Amino acid sequence: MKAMVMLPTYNERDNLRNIVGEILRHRDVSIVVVDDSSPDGTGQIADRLASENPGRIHVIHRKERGRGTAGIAGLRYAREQDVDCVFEMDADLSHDPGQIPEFLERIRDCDVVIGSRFVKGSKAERKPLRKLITDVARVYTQVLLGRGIKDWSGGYKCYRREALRALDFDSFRSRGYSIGMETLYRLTSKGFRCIEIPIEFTDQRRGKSKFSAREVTGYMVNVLRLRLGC
Ligand SMILES: Nc1nc2c(ncn2[C@@H]2O[C@H](COP(=O)(O)OP(=O)(O)O)[C@@H](O)[C@H]2O)c(=O)[nH]1
Ligand SMILES: [Mg+2]
Repeated sequence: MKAMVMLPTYNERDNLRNIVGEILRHRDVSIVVVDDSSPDGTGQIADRLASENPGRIHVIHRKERGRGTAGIAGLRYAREQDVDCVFEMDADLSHDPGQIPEFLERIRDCDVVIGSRFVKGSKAERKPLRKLITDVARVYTQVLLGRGIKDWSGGYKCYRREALRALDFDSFRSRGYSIGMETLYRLTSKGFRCIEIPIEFTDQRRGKSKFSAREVTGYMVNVLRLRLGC
């Protein structure tokens, strides 16, 4: 099965080479890096990695900033490539590329495989405040959107390419971190089938999180808007 991994990056200078190396160990897997003009030079590192690995890495450089719009740009590109499925994962090694074969095995029976922090066998290591925010967002989303999904807000997923091709990204509201939730909501609304598999989430050891209070508000508002259909 051929796959492409979408890596959104903002100031991931200390992580990019490592994660790219781990992903490219897997045969038939290519990468699209979406960098938002990171001030730390991540975009130039991505270009260097692309020339060192001909045909396996494509780099999208954007002037705009935002995890959501970057994700859309990357998924739009990936869904036009000659691949069977498309992954997204964080570039800071919080998600283990070693699990790629497990996702590929499970995508045979469904349309989306969610790397979940909340099913039996998962592990998620986080600072207490961040864990609290994640737990509140989890309960809030489960109550408002339901659909049997436990992890709406994680960043490690594998989509069948045809499922992504059914999405109208022009109508998406998310500009920030709520993009993953909105993608899942729209796919399940169209009847695409999701399953969750346990992952081990490790808090990043290098670099800094770009998460902010604004992202929390944006996420909560977007869940509500989707629920109310406005
Ligand atoms: N292109 C792009 N990537 C972003 C942006 N914000 C975060 N990311 C990336 O999205 C992923 C998750 O971000 P991170 O800060 O680790 O979030 P956290 O783990 O939830 O605290 C990482 O790969 C980031 O580099 C952004 O504005 N633009
Ligand atoms: Mg992180």
